[in-house]
Amino acid sequence: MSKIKSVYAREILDSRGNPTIETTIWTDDKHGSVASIPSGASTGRLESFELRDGDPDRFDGKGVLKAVANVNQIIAKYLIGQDPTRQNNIDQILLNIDGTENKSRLGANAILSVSQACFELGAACSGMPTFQYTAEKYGLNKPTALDLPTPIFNLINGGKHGAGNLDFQEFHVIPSSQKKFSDALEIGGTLYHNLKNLLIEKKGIHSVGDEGGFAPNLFSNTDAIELLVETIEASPYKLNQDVYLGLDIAATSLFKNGKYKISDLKDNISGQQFRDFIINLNKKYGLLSVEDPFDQDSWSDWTDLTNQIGKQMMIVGDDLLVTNKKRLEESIQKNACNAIIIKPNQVGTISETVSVVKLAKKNNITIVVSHRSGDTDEDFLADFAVGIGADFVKFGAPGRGERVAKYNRLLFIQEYLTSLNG
Ligand code: 2PG
Ligand code: MG
Repeated sequence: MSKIKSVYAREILDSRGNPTIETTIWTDDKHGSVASIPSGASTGRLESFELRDGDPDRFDGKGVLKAVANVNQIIAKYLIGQDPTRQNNIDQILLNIDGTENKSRLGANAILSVSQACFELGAACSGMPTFQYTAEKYGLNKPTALDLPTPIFNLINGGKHGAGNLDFQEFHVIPSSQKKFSDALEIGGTLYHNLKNLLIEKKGIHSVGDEGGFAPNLFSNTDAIELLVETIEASPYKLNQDVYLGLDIAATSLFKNGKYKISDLKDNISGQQFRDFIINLNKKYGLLSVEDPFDQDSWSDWTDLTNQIGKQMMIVGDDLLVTNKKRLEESIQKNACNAIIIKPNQVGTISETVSVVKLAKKNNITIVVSHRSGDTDEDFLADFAVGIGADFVKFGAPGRGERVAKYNRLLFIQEYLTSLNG
């Protein structure tokens, strides 16, 4: 049995140039792993606590030296000598040391960096790629090359990730789930470049936002959807056959004093009016999915929308559910949505993330594994998504290193699985 010999954390930078934590763990028999942790901009109220230093003299208070010290000075000594393949045991140790509901003592960023590095180390010690280790460890279906998650590409960045003119946070293109992953990636890449060319042709701004999608100078959210339609129509792919549209409205960011404010409409609107607006978008464009269509606490609007159009499209809970078992239980009971965003850093350990995935699967909730808007070149999520049998992955645009690291890892996994099956 391999035993953990050293645990060491450091501060690095994420894709936004903000500090984040990276942890390295070694075993006594020379297996090693490294895990770095992403960070959101549009975070849910109930996400686990991300510990930042708050020292205005360093990185505008965003340093993570306290989280780093918590790993090096507190967590490390509890993990030395432990078996890295006993993930539940490792995570329980971390939860016990922290002792708070939202991981506010050690920081969810510190805790997840260790939990994730241990998980990858467990895979290394077991001699398996992480995706295979994930599936075997949790008794999930054996991954196959033809059954990889479908990518959701974020081609236009608005909201907190964009230039400030678009209210909705993400405008997605989603290749048909019938396509194999490499073909889906080609569709995403082609549309990404075609959209850029279209913006140049229209003399629009074609610089990119936080997740690598374009952040163009448009007036309304509907304009952005129309631009995607135009891009698809001018391509070899057929809308609502080869490729679909989706949105992450991240509506909590648009909700003020009980109303939503969007540039498409003159007046601020109620949840019910917003629901009708979304239903009309669906009628017009046949959306495949809409994420966070309402504020994170407006349960009845969620339930109304899911009851009305949940059979036709994915209603995806992100800020609503924050990868949290209790929130998912409440959502199932209320029929608030039919799909869940899975972000390990919203909850803070791999074991807890998997238990949310299992609950979702048991209740036929579609699973979307997602990156964060501030991310690193970490490709762990690609393996994790394949291992748990996610339906979709949302890793941003098919451009920028921290986004393509994950898509490229899926290409590798596809090739690996294809070669195994002959
Ligand atoms: C989201 C995410 C990732 P952030 O809302 O789904 O796209 O954004 O990481 O800023 O919360
Ligand atoms: Mg979201």
